[in-house]
Amino acid sequence: MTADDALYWDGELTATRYDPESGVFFVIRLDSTQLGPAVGGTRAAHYATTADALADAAKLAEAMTLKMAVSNLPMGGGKSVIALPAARKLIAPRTWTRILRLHAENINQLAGHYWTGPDMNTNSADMDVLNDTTDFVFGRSAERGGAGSSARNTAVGVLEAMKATAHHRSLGSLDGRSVLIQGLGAVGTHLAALAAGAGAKILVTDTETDLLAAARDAGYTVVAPTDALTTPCDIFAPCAMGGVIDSAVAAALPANAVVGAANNILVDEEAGTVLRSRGISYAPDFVVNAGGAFCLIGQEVLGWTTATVEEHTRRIGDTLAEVYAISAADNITTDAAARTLAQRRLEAASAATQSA
Ligand code: NAD
Ligand code: PPY
Repeated sequence: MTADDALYWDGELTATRYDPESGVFFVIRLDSTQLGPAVGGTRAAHYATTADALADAAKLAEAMTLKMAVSNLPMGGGKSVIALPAARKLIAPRTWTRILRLHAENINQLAGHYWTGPDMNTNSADMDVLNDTTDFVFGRSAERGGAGSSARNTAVGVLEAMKATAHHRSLGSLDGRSVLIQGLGAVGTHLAALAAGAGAKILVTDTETDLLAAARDAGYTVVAPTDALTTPCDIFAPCAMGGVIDSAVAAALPANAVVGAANNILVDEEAGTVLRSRGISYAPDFVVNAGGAFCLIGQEVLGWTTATVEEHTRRIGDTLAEVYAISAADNITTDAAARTLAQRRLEAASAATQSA
């Protein structure tokens, strides 16, 4: 991927800034504002090249447009990437505060066309810092008037998607099924507890070894990170980074289904086609992980109570059932089916807005 390739896309806007002092390259990409201001979290990570950072922001922003549309939320899609010169844990606290301030200034330049929230390596405390400089931020702490962490609600949605997938495969419930969770972070930890509560046998993996000790104590089976894609399980649940499944991985994955919280799990369309050809049910990520968006947009934009947020999140299983039905009827991958459903909902929402 060259920087040129990464810049040519059909989204609405790309904003970038380089900060020589910290060595950070900032990217904000607005994929669509058709349904409302573009929303999407801020991801901080080290990337091999700026082209990779731009490409990641584009793919993540597109996924947000799809997520909003398929979830019937009245917002567009965007995303921020803070491309760090080193891993997040190596960035000094003072530098991190400066980085967040600059990012907030960038968001202000977009004058409300883009609202951010947490994503990988950013949390509610970081949203509070952003809020010192910008108003266009979701997911601040409750003390600052925000919805706080959306991780548990995201996990609730993933669990509903797992139940719908078990039903789709005529397995009945999750009771006795093995679920391998890759990434025992904010979402993965809640998901492990919820799936265990539903009777599933939990296998977990994470690159942070100190998280695994606690997992063993909780009675989960620990798998080495390098064995995540070769360990047999009923449901593989990617809850760390995206880009986990390419066609080679899809051709060998020893699972019956893939249902996880990570954004952009599939590397490309071909990976979805290979999963389908092997009879592996793939639950499209932008349908499955919308619980976070229901929490942030529901509470902070639509004035929903936590009970209403949970009610909408539980309906993720119904949306996924529709996706499985379209996939079977049209003989297309579930990813293509979910995009079809998102497009239909986007067109219906646009038509409703125009006639109002
Ligand atoms: P997190 O940063 O809290 O957790 C990620 C975990 O993955 C960490 O514990 C990390 O050590 C681990 N990890 C990283 N690389 C790994 C690897 N190669 N193998 C195994 N483990 C690895 O993030 P989170 O908030 O739990 O989110 C998880 C995923 O879900 C992300 O892709 C995020 O974009 C997506 N997501 C999160 C939310 C939310 O509400 N938090 C909403 C929608 C989507
Ligand atoms: C995501 O769901 O991937 C996010 O980026 C979280 C989010 C959702 C809605 C508004 C802002 C951030």
